[in-house]
Amino acid sequence: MAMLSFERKYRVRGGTLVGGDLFDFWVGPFYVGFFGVTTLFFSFVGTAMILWGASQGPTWNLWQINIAPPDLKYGLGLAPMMEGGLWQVITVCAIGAFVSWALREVEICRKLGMQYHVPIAFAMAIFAYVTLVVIRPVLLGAWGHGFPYGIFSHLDWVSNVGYQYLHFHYNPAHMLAITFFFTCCLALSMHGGLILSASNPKKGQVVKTTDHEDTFFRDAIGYSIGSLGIHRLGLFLAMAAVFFSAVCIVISGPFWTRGWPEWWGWWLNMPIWSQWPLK
Ligand code: 07D
Ligand code: 07D
Repeated sequence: MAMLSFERKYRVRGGTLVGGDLFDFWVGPFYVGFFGVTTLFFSFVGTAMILWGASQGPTWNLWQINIAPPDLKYGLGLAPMMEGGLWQVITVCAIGAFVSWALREVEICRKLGMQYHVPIAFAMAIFAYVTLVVIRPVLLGAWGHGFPYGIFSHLDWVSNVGYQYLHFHYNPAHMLAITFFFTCCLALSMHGGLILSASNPKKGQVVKTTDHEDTFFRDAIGYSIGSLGIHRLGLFLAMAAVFFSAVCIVISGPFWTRGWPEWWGWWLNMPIWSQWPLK
């Protein structure tokens, strides 16, 4: 169905979670909805707060703007505006905007009668962010453990926190997350390559079918996961990557306070090694 006539057919009332008919309309191509309004509200306030914070700081250099979380001495309390309070307000706005965006996606899915895979996938990213700025700081007892809002300052945070645990690459959940991220790239590149090679042929040649795609992989590696399966695999790999990212940071501090290389002591301490070398 052509896009325009399809849109006419599906642009009907209903499917909203909140607000009934009140915001159930479109502006140009964009669906609004109650959560479109809340997304705009939180994004606007959050961005305004970042700009205001920048205006109070030493630089307008985009790369160096930094809104730091409160000092550890404020614990889990509210901090004065210029001493981390701003970071707290921005965090509330960011979570408000991300969750609103996810719920707006849910409303669009409901209107289209689709399942919720896209908002569920986005929810995993939100979960990782919330782990970094709420769950881990709460477990450690201070908002000061959140990461600062700034393009380079947040990189410094990652590096500093990494070295606090001596060698972050020895974190087993970090290993799993990285493996899933890499596998996700491998799968997407092979899937993208396969689809382009079959469905975008040279001039004068015919478009190939799913059978061609399946046969390519059967010939190459003996198995084709299939056209639905590859999307299931992709969604799983991406969500697992972010899930284990959240795990790797939440265990650093609240559940393991020493260097990550030391964690592997359990392997060296296994009783079987005491019998080595065998006599
Ligand atoms: C391509 C989708 C589009 C999104 C984009 C991001 C902003 C922020 C803020 C001016 C893939 C838009 C950016 C709206 C502007 C101000 C104050 C997604 C795509 C283009 N990081 N990070 C970046 C965020 C964390 C890390 C770039 C956000 C954690 C490393 C960009 C968050 C850790 C590196 C950025 C977040 C971490 C980056 C490119 C939130 C662990 C880089 C991002 C909300 C996850 C890379 C200079 C990208 C870079 C980079 C944004 C969190 C590590 C500025 C919004 C604390 C190691 N991060 N990041 O393409 O070049 O994502 O940095 O959690 O090397 Mg980061
Ligand atoms: C948190 C982003 C959420 C984004 C949201 C949406 C907007 C709107 C608007 C564009 C999770 C934002 C949207 C703002 C934009 C418009 C219009 C995603 C989030 C909700 N590491 N490491 C990870 C690697 C090292 C360290 C994760 C690799 C060192 C710490 C991932 C290497 C040390 C932390 C990862 C490497 C170290 C991490 C990040 C290699 C430093 C974390 C991905 C090859 C010395 C972080 C939850 C992620 C984490 C994390 C990869 C090296 C430290 C697995 C490949 C050894 C402290 N690292 N790392 O989480 O787990 O995405 O965060 O060396 O905290 Mg690491």
